[in-house]
Amino acid sequence: MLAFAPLPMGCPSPGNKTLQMSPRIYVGAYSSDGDTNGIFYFAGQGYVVGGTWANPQTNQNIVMAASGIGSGTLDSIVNRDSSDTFDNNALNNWFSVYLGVGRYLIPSHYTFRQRSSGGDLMTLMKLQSSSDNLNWTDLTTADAPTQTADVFTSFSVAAQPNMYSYFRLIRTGPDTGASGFFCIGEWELYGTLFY
Ligand SMILES: [Ca+2]
Repeated sequence: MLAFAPLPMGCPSPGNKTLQMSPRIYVGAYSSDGDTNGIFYFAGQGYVVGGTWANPQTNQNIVMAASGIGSGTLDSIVNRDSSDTFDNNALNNWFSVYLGVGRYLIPSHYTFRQRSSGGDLMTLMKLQSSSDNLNWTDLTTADAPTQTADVFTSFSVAAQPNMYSYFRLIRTGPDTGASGFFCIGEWELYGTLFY
C-alpha cells in the first residue's frame, strides 16, 4: 500500500525533536514475507516509488552496522535472497540500520529471515529504536522466529508516538547451538516513513 500526504498536524516527532519541514510520506504496509512494500526495498528504489531496485546497503541509501562481523556481509542482509551473515560471538550482539538524514520511520512490523544454510539458528531477539544511535528503546521484547533455515517470521510493533532514524535487532537468547552468534539471512522494516 502506498500513500502520499502532507504532514498532518500533530504528527509524531522524531524522538524529542520537531520536524522543521514538510516531508513526503511513504506508507510501507506489511503484506507478506518477502513482499516489496518494506522500507529497505523502498530505499533500494532510491526512495522513489517504482524506482529501479539496487541493494540499499551497497548504494548507501541505508547505512547498516553490526556489533561485529564473524562471517558474511551487511549487504547480504538486505539483498532479497538467501544468505548467511553472522555477527560476532558476544552477549547482546546486534545489527543496526540508519535511514539517513531527514528520514524517520514509525515502524509497524518487521520481518526476519533465518540464515539459509544448516546450522545454528536464532531463537530470541528484539527490535529497538534510537534518535542518536546511543540510547535505545525497546519496540518489541521477546521475538521468537521460526527455527527453520531460510524461513521468514514477521513481528508486529505496537503503536507508539515517536519516529526514529535508527533501528537495531539485538539478540536476547542463545542460538540453537547454545552459542552466542547472531545469524541472519534477511531483515525488512515496515511502517510510515517521513523522508
Ligand atoms: Ca539475504
